[in-house]
Amino acid sequence: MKALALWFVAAPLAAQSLPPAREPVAELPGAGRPVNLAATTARRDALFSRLPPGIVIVPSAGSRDLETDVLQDSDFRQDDDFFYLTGLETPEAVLLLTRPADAPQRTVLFLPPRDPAQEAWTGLRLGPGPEASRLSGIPTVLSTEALDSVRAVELALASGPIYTVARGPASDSAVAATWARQGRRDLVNLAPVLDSMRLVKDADEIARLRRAIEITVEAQLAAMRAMKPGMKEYQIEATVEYVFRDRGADRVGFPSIIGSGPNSTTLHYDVNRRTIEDGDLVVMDIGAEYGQYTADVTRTVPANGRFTPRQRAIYELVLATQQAALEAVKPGVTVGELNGIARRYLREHSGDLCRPRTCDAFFVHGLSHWLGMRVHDVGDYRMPLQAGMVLTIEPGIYLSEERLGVRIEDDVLVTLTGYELLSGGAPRSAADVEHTMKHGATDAIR
Ligand SMILES: [Mn+2]
Repeated sequence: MKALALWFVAAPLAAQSLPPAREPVAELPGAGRPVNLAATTARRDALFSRLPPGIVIVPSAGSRDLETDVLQDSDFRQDDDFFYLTGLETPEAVLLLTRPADAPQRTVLFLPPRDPAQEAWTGLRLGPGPEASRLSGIPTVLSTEALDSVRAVELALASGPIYTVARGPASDSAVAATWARQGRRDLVNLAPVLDSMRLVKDADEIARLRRAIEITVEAQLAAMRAMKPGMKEYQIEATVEYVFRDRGADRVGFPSIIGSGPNSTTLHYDVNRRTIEDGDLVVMDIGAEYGQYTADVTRTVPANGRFTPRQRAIYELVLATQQAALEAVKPGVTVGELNGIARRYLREHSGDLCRPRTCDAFFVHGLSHWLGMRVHDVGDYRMPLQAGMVLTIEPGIYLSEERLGVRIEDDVLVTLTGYELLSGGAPRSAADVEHTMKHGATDAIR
């Protein structure tokens, strides 16, 4: 009620001070956030420069159908490759890049024609025309109804194969398959080239990742402050995801993992229904998605705010292992080498903790994965690190007989000389975790 009353008071004032109405198209929900025109143009140019002559077809994601699709997991989410090359969140679109052998390259965006009857259901959509050109930075934006006639022209003008993305067994694009068949061209998978480009993030991508990670760090802090024995795991999940949406995250990058006690040793546990008990450790592996990019940050905390000596000893070994791997991050090193460094550190510093074995026997997953538009992002793991790559460093020890699992995961940007810890705002040391839980206990979510 209070908010409503304030709105009544503020509305006339706000109306007077509003800037001149923007062009209506800027308000189109289908257009999504503003496109970074310099970044998307540079990506398309880089793709052109890496390809021999041919025709590239990249489709967007399709609309989702309330009657036939399983919608509970997510709303519409753009195809990552299409988003990478256009920055657009509009469905049912096609990007065409033609690189003839001896003529200038051409870029055409195809959008479904506007359909007022449909828009009563879906809201306004971005349609073909000059507004779409201005928003996308692509000079030629045609209706998808023109695809067939453009196909005839392009196939006559440009030689070479049809390039498109195939991430499953078949091509992701029916349009591309039709063009290849009609033109008797080979269909060549664009994924390896796109993957190697997507592996090294540009400034726009790093800014999006920073925001996603910043939001996720806030959620970790809120979860630590809220945590107490007797809560359900889903209540911590709710705290986390409240912060995500409240800070403008679009969705979760993956299902939130809140694993307490025995569930702390299940790597991808996301049922989140158990009652958190006094004496439990709780693994919180969470990531907000912002502007198509996701974070992935894990913290492990004692439910009652104090690690037992045994929990602390295991925790500190995992943390020291993570630190050893972090300090080795720099251009030229491979993920395989980092993994080896972490395993060797765990083995050599186990002492009696995991007797009769060494603790590396209980580190049952890989140390790192690439991070980007996908939480396990695309890219070849044999590639030596270079500046602009973003990866996780996440050692863990899982002792299921003791119902004791610890994972600490941070997101790292490779720099020219080493690394930048992007998620360091979430407490890492046992002392900092305990301090945050103790002194933040009465704080409401900010
Ligand atoms: Mn991860």
